[in-house]
Amino acid sequence: VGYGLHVVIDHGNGWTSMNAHLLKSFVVVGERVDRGQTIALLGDSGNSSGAHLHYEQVLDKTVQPAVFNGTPFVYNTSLSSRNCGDSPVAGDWNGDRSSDVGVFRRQADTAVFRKLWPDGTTKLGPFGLPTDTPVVGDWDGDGQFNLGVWSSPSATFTLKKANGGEHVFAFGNSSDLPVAGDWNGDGRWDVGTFEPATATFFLRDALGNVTTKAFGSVSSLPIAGDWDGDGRSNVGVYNPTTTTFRLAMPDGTTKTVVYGTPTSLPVVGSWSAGSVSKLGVWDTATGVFSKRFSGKHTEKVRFGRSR
Ligand SMILES: [Ca+2]
Ligand SMILES: [Ca+2]
Ligand SMILES: [Ca+2]
Ligand SMILES: [Ca+2]
Repeated sequence: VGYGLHVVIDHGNGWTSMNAHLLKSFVVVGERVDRGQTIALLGDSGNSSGAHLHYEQVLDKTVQPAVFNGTPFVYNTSLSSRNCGDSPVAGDWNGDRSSDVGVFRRQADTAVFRKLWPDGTTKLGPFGLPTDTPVVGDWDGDGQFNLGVWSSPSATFTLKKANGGEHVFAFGNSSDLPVAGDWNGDGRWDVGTFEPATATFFLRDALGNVTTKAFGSVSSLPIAGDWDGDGRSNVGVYNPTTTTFRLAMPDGTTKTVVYGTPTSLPVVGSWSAGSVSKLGVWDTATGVFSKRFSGKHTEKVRFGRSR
């Protein structure tokens, strides 16, 4: 009762942190969360005397002093965290049918996509907010990927149009995670959400029709790709703890691929020009993308800021 609505995060190695007196939580027990993810709204629940955040970090059940950027926190002073690291993305930025990589970088008040072009240059795409989750796809079907973000608090997608405009619409719930793919194979990418509590994908086509598919578990990270090359994207999940991809094949079977490290996040792309999607990971500890062409062939490229 004292802490009201609270979220405890298990950071591994005996470390946990608690965020208490929350107004609303966007996560469920067992869900895997990442840096930069909006997990809750600050509030005044429980034994609280006004809206504030009760933050605690604990090592082996003993509360530890909070330190931000090497500076011990002092009550009634202000410190900004700088640990919202890059999030990996992959898409065909230049339209040569081969996917490129990039990162979504959260800054103090803004966010920017940093896109690695095939010639080695980095192109910047300022878009979204630091509280957003990146989602990229070829929304207009011209062969070049476009930017987009998902806002958890408002459960809305904001997709950037090639002409500079934005397509904003509500979809899913605040506790969902976003995915993108061409579900109906018309060449224009669509979006969807994964609901961890029920391990269910909700895939939305351009007309607003929704297809549901139960796949994965509460701790799954959702992915999508065209695993069989028929032009329609399929869903899948990644579990960093076991470094295991599980892909939902169109014939109803599940394909399992072990790849990556426990500090990896999944990325999916057509690394060699073609319609079949390939797997990949970005290692948060090293900032290295590993693009898996086959079981025997991986290409590595370092890009983005390691954490
Ligand atoms: Ca490309
Ligand atoms: Ca496009
Ligand atoms: Ca489509
Ligand atoms: Ca397919």
